[in-house]
Amino acid sequence: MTIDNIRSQIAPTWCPGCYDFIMYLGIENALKALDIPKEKVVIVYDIGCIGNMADFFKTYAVHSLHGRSIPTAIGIKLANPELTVIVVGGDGGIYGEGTGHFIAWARSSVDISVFVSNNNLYSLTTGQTSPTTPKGSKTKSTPLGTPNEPIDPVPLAKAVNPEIDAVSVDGHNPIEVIAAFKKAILHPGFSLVDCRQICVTFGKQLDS
Ligand SMILES: Cc1ncc(C[n+]2csc(CCOP(=O)(O)OP(=O)(O)O)c2C)c(N)n1
Ligand code: SF4
Ligand SMILES: [Mg+2]
Repeated sequence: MTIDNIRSQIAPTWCPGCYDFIMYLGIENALKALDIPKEKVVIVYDIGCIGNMADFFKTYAVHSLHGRSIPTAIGIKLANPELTVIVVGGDGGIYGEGTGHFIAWARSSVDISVFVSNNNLYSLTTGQTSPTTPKGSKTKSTPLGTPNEPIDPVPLAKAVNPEIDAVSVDGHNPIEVIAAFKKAILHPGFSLVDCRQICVTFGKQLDS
């Protein structure tokens, strides 16, 4: 496998400076380093800016529904355990609309890897509050400030299953992201890589 041969002919459409580019390079580099044939890889994309990555790779893929990518991926893995199954989603889809699926997956620990662009916002829809938005932040949906405490996904998942592999990394650091993705793909069972990042278009005002 070469780096070139998993890219599609569609160039990424994210905003200039978007950190989703780092996750894109992270997946490409991790699959290349692990030398996994692309026909053995299925990537299930959630919805949102990060989910648009579905157009930019040419592995087998499903562009799933918002919050429903984890059960879709679990079904694929159970049907064919030889496949490397990866979910790519955002904080809104994985930790918000798909919370129940996220917790159920932590309990079952089916062998898939989930990579989350945690930019603390529903970004594709122009910046509404998500479950990880810092308390007090002004967003499109909370002009007076988000009233709720944010969730912390790693301890949340570990609360239901302390044995799972779950990490939160600096999503602005490509070296950290690539290393975490490689480790997660190799890990048998639940592996979450939460990539903390800023949405450079709608997130600069968030309190941190
Ligand atoms: C069930 C459902 N509700 C709402 C939407 C509208 N919608 C599309 S993208 C999106 C926000 C996605 O946020 P996130 O998952 O954090 O991804 P990001 O855009 O931040 O990368 C929403 C609410 C939808 N597509 N489906
Ligand atoms: S709106 Fe934010 S998350 Fe979406 S592409 Fe632009 S910078 Fe990236
Ligand atoms: Mg988001």
